[in-house]
Amino acid sequence: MKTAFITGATSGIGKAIAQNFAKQGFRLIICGRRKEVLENLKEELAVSTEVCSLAFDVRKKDEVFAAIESLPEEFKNIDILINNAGNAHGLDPIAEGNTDDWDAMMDGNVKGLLYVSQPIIKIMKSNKSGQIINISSVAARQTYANGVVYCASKKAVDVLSEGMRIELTEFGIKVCNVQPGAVATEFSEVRFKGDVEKAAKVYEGYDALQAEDIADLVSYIVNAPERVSIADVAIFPKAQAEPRTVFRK
Ligand code: NDP
Ligand code: 8X3
Repeated sequence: MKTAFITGATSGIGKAIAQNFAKQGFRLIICGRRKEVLENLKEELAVSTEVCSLAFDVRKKDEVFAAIESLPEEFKNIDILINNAGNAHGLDPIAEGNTDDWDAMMDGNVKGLLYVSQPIIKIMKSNKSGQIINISSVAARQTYANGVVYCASKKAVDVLSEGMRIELTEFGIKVCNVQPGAVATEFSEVRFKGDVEKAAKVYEGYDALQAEDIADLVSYIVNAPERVSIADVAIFPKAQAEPRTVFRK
């Protein structure tokens, strides 16, 4: 039985990946900050598989390290790490951007990913096997006005994925970078600080990706033959040519 560690499992893409993996019988470690949501998901998934929940903020390294250290013995041998936790905060030009939003994106999307990865990479290195999937974004491929800091944070994820692949291939660890286009999740509600109407507009007038589409892709990646390393994948809604196609105002 494979053991998978999924960050940002309380909603959207991470939740869909957790549900998909549970159906396949993977042992799961689900993470997020919202304890109650996490506990409800654990109850749902426990019908199909063994589940451990860890509530922590990826930005707080002491919390991250303590949470991973606290894993029960049977969950410690992690085979798959899905670095998915992250969000965009605000949609403003640099001149007017809120610096707290910048901190949230850089600390969460970039440093948080590193804090989670380090202890798990150590486990994978000692096992001489493992697979890491980092959820980047098409925002890393095409910078767009008002989203520059988010784009920069995802560009950093691309670089971290490449760097991890370079450092970890010799230890039998596969690393994949996934760049989704517009996926209808809580993402835009977070970006627009709870403005549900504004968030819904982002997905109007076209058929946006669903979180399950990304989960299907991730399932394909983790189930590929051992000899196959899928390095980079971009996945768009049919109607989206590049990130600026999406309506965000
Ligand atoms: P959601 O807002 O639905 O989910 C975000 C998840 O990340 C939640 O589970 C949230 O959990 C968790 N999270 C956010 N910040 C933190 C933090 N500081 N510490 C711990 N967990 C955190 O959005 P998506 O599912 O869409 O986003 C998932 C990933 O996909 C993100 O990295 C995003 O950048 C990326 N992405 C999304 C796209 C989209 O169009 N939706 C497109 C391309 C990439 P909690 O609040 O409980 O902590
Ligand atoms: C989320 C997709 O295009 O809003 O990463 O930046 S986008």
